[in-house]
Amino acid sequence: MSQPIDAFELRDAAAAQPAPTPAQFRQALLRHLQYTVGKSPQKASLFDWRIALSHAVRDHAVDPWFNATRRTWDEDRKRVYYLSMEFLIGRLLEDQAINLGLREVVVQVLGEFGLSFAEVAEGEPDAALGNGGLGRLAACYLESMATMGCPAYGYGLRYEHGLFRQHFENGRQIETPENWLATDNPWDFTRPEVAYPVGFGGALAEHNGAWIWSPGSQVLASAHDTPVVGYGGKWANTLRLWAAMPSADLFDLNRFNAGDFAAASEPEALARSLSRVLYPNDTTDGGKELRLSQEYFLTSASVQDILRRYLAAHQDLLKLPEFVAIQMNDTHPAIAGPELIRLLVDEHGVNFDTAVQTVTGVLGYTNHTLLPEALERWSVGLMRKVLPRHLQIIETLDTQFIQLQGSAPDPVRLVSNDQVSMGDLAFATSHKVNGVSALHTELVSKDLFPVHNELHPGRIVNITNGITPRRWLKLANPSLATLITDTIGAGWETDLERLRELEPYADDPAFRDAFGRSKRQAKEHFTGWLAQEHGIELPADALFDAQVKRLHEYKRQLLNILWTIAHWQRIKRDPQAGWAPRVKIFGGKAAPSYHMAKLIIQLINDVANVVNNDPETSHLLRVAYPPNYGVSMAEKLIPAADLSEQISTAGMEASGTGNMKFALNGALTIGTLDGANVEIREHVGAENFFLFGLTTEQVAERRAQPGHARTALEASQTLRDVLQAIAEGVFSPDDRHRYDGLLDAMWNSDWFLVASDFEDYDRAQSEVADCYGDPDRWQRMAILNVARMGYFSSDRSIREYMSQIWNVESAL
Ligand code: CBF
Repeated sequence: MSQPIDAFELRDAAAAQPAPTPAQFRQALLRHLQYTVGKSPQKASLFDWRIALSHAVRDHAVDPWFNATRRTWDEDRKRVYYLSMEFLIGRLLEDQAINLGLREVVVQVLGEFGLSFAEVAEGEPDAALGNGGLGRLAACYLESMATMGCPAYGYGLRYEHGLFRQHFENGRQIETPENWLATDNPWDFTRPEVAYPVGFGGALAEHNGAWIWSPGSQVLASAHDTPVVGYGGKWANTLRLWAAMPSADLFDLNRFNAGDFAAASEPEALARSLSRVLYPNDTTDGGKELRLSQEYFLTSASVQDILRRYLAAHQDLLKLPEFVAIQMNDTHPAIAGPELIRLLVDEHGVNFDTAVQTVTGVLGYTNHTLLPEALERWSVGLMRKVLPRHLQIIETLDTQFIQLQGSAPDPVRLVSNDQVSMGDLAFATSHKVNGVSALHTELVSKDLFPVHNELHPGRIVNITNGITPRRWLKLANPSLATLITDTIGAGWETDLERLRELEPYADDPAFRDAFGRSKRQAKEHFTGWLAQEHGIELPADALFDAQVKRLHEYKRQLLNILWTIAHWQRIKRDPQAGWAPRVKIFGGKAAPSYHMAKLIIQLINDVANVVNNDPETSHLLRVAYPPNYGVSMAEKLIPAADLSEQISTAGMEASGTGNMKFALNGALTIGTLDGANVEIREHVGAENFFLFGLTTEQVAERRAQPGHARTALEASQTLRDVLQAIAEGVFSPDDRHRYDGLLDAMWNSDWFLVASDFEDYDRAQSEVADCYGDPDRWQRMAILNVARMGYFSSDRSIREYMSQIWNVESAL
């Protein structure tokens, strides 16, 4: 007989497990090694130790997790549900150990077995369930919500294969499947009992004025939970990832018995494909149906789970907004509006207009991009095929939206040109819509949603992105974190504005030295890893100039590599001119179908090949492009950087968060007035930031000038020399036409204004060089960057979401 839950003896939050002594932790570790992994210390491999250690650490997450869950129920608290197709989590072991206050004890106990924590942790595969900034933001926000005591769930998909692995062959990007679940995922709590059917396709029928949807096929969404512990272990939330499972009737036993094994398993395989792979978000064609189905799968399972939890404690569905806040991370889960309306209307008998009002009170939508190709639009035909009832609801919402616009001659539509605009749909079904930096939000209001904005003044709010200082400073940069704690004491981890206390030390030579030493340590850590992992040797005393992010033309890795060529040509012309040694570091993946981005990768590698092997210059300039950039590489690379390249075409990067991670770790930024760069510059001080480039308004004007590319090129001898060298095959002697397409775009279109911004970028780069030649000045600027980055903590962002959008209070 099952026991009532209250009969279990649960510790309460105040009495969360005390920190274990080394002896206790050793005991727990050995117990897991023996009874969970089935190995003795003598026979255990690093893998075995990692799994045992993860379980020993995870045990400490369970009490705060249970307590937080129980308190939320007992106190009938409002919960936040963060729906995201991406969670770029990276590794969890060290992160959890830090948040649970276990890092020191782990280091000590592993040391007793002759093991280092770093070595054990290095074996953990990155959970790469995301493409880039949007997914990493979701992971930072989950951690911050737990730290702030905000009762929350993250909902995502448990992709079997996360973001593809990248390697280079002859400089070209090659993609292979990623396999993070191939061995064991010790963080997973499998919940086979939590499974929801998700329907697709089928037919609609009207019965007594109500619509009945009979899906043509069904897939089960089965839950896997990971506890997400906040810093200090006071609160923990749940990341619930859905895995697609075939419903029992999908396996055709008769066909199997008749020997048709493949056909018998096909429907099953199709069902599983819903959580098989993460889609690279830049891909524009192919697999559209699968992608839409994945989005619906995530959304429907999550919404069913949310309603089930709500109805376990409440009856009145109209009170949903008092207890439930759902945040849609971009448009990917934007089908949440129609899905919730469908459930309220079709399954709970709520009147349509009331359902719309209720749903709008619950939903919030974060816009992360203005790029038209990333603002999802689904064809009406596809929508009708996959989600016929939802299409019908969207069409009704569209009619209502047109009516709201009165006599507007050309009203904005949710459905137009045979396409459903998911951005407009998300806006229309949310009570708040937020941009992710001040500039971005302004552009969202002015350029993307001007009509919505006029109809619903105040619905758009800005919440500038943030990053968690636990992962991006304490974990990633132990030497700097220790220096900070030694200087201003602990507490900055949860109150990042306290870094301001470092400001006076910018003028203290002893502190500047210590700061320089900590940067040196981070560089050595990174170069040591790079040499061991990738066989790339770099001089740690050079200026580390880094651009790491997804490959995209608007991010302008091209501008960076073209300048690198110009720099190389100058060194060759005058090798004795006192150049500061520089290492240009690139990292990032291109979407597999994005031809131009892949060509830029190849160019970077081709340039690296020539420059690194040039005996005249290789002591002054190196280009490094370690493959397969991801969260755990970022954790090593970012602390080592001196210069952070944030050089997107103004108006195109919604926010950026890499820019924040670099500045927090004492790298100076060379950047445009784009995304959060604008606010970073305001915070750290214009004099501590290398600004260049056209502004958003100037970008629009320049683009409107016919022949602007040619005009800009004609004005820059330096850039023409660079393009000439590429055209002559200096970097591609085996194929001098390799870059013809790229050169043609440079001369004739240059949509991303690489040529227009080149000269000013060059000027800013010489300022960088001058400044780096004055170490005291550089160090001072770097310290001030660290000291003034407190605003960019994701705790601040989450606090703003809680008060401005979710209307939810901290439980702590
Ligand atoms: O808001 C988080 C990030 O999202 C993106 O990565 C995205 O995928 N839309 C943007 O490109 C970033 O600017 C932004 O920081």
